[in-house]
Amino acid sequence: MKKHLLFLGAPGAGKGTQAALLSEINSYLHLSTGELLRKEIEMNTDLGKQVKSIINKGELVSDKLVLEIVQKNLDKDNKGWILDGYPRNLSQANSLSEVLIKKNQPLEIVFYLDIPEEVLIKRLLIRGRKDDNEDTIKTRLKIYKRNTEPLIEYYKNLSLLEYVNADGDLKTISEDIRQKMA
Ligand code: B4P
Repeated sequence: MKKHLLFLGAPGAGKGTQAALLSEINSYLHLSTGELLRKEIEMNTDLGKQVKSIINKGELVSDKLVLEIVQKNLDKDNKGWILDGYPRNLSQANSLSEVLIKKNQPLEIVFYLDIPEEVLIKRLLIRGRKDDNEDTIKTRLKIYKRNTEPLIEYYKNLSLLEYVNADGDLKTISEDIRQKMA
């Protein structure tokens, strides 16, 4: 059973949803950079104040800030971990690789949640989080295509990538993921 996993996919592809399900089943650490940043905003911390407008515009928070959060959380005791929403560009992927080499915990599998754009736009508009309005979704998708999509090829070249059809019901997708990580 794989213990060190990563979820990659467009905004709304279901990374957070599937990572939460899987982490509950396996008691793995679920590390969602989006969720961690939103908590900082909720608690009105200095970091939260710095990132609030960036997130609400749908832009990416600085690589340095996100790396600090990831490192801090990966140091917690765990039986395994699932990264959700990190890395989001090549520079973050390279930093992650350095961190994991030092920890001697190499990534074992990268799930790419594949989904048509029209499905995810619908999902996000229904959810209606603060950054789920049409303008922000457009920005998030543009940034995803430019910065994050190249990671599919990056992890494919490292023979870590597993395709998951994310346009289906939660349970079917979750079962597919669990089979692939066995
Ligand atoms: P995230 O929190 O990562 O948000 P996301 O990509 O939109 O969510 P996800 O794909 O996890 O979708 P979800 O499961 O929730 O990022 C938010 C922001 O934080 C970014 O825009 C950026 O500003 C910042 N940020 C985060 N990480 C960063 C980084 N590394 N570097 C810089 N900035 C960073 O699913 C969406 C909806 O679909 C939900 O309502 C869910 O219930 C529904 N859904 C899921 N699966 C479904 C299914 N199978 N069928 C029907 N509905 C489904």
